[in-house]
Amino acid sequence: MRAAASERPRRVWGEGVFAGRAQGDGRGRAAPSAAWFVVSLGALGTWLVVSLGALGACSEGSLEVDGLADAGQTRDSGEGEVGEVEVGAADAGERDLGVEEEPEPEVPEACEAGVRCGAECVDLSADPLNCGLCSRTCVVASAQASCEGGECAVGRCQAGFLDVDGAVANGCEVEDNCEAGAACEASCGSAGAMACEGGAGRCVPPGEVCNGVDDNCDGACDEGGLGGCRAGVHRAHGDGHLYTTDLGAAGRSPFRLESQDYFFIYAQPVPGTRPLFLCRKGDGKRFLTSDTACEMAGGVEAQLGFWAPEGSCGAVPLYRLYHEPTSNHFYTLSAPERDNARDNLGYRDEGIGGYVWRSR
Ligand SMILES: [Ca+2]
Ligand SMILES: [Ca+2]
Repeated sequence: MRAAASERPRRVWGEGVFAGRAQGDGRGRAAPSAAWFVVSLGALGTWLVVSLGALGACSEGSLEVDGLADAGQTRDSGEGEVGEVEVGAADAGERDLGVEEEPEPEVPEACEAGVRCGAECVDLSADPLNCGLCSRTCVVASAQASCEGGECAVGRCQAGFLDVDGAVANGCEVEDNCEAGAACEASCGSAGAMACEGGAGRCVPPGEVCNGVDDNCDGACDEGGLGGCRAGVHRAHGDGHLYTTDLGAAGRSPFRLESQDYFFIYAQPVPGTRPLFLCRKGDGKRFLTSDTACEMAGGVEAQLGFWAPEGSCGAVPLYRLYHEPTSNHFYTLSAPERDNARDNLGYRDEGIGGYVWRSR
């Protein structure tokens, strides 16, 4: 080290300064005297001592500049390897310079399943315990976290919690108290089932069935032409009036069909209904009643179905009138027709015979 440092100034001085003056410059100038040579050697010795003392133990390839040795910093002379930085110089081994080397980023070693994290071979794109980086563990509130594409994800919510907003930061943020399918009472009083969405529940009414009530809460009762629910009653006129579910009989002489499906009644009994009988009197005239004894005026010819004593389930009144001179019974849904029969045709208004329906 010292030999290398001392050779450079000696090479410069011997060839540049000393050799040039000993030979003269070729332009008549005198060679240096013996006294100058002695002084020069003395000065050279002094310079070498001072320089070597200051340089201390500089390594080969490094050159101290601007007194940086005292600060413990060195700068590469350009003669060493590219990128090499020498730290410490002579004083570095004697005091703590406070300079720490930054650790090199750890590059995981590749393995069959992905990369090696410690003793395990993991998939950084899907391992919630090593998601994106080794030992980067995914923790998501109220959920079993997952790792998707190297990013933490909600995975699966814990029981009783829901992820409504889809944000990973708050995990499964909604507490779910809704029990899907649980029995409940719909807004119209029917027996519904709970439907849950986003932690909120609502009672979903059932579908409409033939039962005399509004099941689906649409405001209509037994609507939609439910199969086998209501039957049409036809209106005919001939030997008096005939009301029957038998369309053939309504058009058979002596009767003429006035209105097919004039009104509807239930084919089977539902709550709030009562039987509707077609009675035939001794004179052959017919009338409608719920009395199995046909009001002591004849016998039951047929049970047509079921009507209602009150206007439930959307039923409408069926007005009953009687023409005593001809023993004729007349039923109508129309108040004006009722009034006309009463006022102009000699019928007696017997009030509302019962309630029936305008649709199947
Ligand atoms: Ca309904
Ligand atoms: Ca119903």
